[in-house]
Amino acid sequence: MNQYYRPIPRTDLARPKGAFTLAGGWCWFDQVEILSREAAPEIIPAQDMPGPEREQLCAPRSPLFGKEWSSPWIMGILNATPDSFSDGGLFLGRKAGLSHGAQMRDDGADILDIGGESTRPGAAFIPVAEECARVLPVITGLVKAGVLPISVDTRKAAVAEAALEAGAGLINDVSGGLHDPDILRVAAHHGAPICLMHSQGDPKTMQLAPSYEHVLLDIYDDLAACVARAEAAGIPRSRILLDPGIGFGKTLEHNLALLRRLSLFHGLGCPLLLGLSRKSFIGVLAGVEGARQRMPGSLAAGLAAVAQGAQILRVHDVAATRQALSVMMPLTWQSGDIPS
Ligand code: HH2
Repeated sequence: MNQYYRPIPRTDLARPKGAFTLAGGWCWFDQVEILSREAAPEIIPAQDMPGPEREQLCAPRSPLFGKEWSSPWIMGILNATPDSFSDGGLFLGRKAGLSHGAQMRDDGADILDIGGESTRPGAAFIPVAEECARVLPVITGLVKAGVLPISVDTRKAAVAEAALEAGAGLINDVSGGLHDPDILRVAAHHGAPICLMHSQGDPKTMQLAPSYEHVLLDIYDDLAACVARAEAAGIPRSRILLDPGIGFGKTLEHNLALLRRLSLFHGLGCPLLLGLSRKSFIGVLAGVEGARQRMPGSLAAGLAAVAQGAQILRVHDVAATRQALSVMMPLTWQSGDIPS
């Protein structure tokens, strides 16, 4: 029977002796939940789980752009697209992109994610040349101005390569390296970190009838396979970030199952990135039709993910997210007692 160990993350100041630090970050755990396809979940003391798996949960993750993971990062979304689901057309073009990028830096982003192709459900594929024409002028301008580390949100090796040559430092691939496997060679060749996201199917069809045998364990295994392919292509695990892909081939129940037990994915030994911002599950849960009205729900989901140890939140509303984290993080054990 294949067993999976989910640390039960806590942030409480009253941290018992012998508790383990999760991924060198702001959560600790002294219990783990054993999950399997055959049996009901079971909770055991963390010291009773196998040592190598526990070490993988605890090991501090490798720094990214020279920064340690002592607090969560905010990845500001910059959609250089006419048709993104919540901000299509608002930041299309070099001038609009540069000014939005600078604004997100001022608002407290740690990294900017520039995308030129919408991957919302039903979105059509666009050619490499068009995607490059959208993202490259913005990347070049932001790099020249030294705004922040830049990530390129693309599934295509040629776009990723051009973006890295223009100064981007991270590839964010929503297909987990499956759409255009050459993207793994590009990342390896440039020594660039890459975020591998889980998606069931491509954007055109992914929301038609997503289905899993065991949503958590299927996605865990799929991400493990993505990591194995990336390692085989020459990318060390220390340069891989992982994302379970909220809303990408997932129903509301699938999204909730992933968020409730998100800490499972720390077992893969990579920093976790979460894209929750303004997504439709928030609209459904909160009864809010307009995507731009979903900021409060996005904050709640983001803080819940951080409480499970997620290291990067990919968000549209940077200032609000920064404010929320500025209040949440001093309340965790890691900051010690709050002065009265
Ligand atoms: N979600 C979107 C795009 N890229 N990347 C990662 N790693 N994780 C995500 O959840 C994710 C992502 C979709 O959001 P957005 O970019 O705002 O919309 P669109 O695809 O319509 O441009």
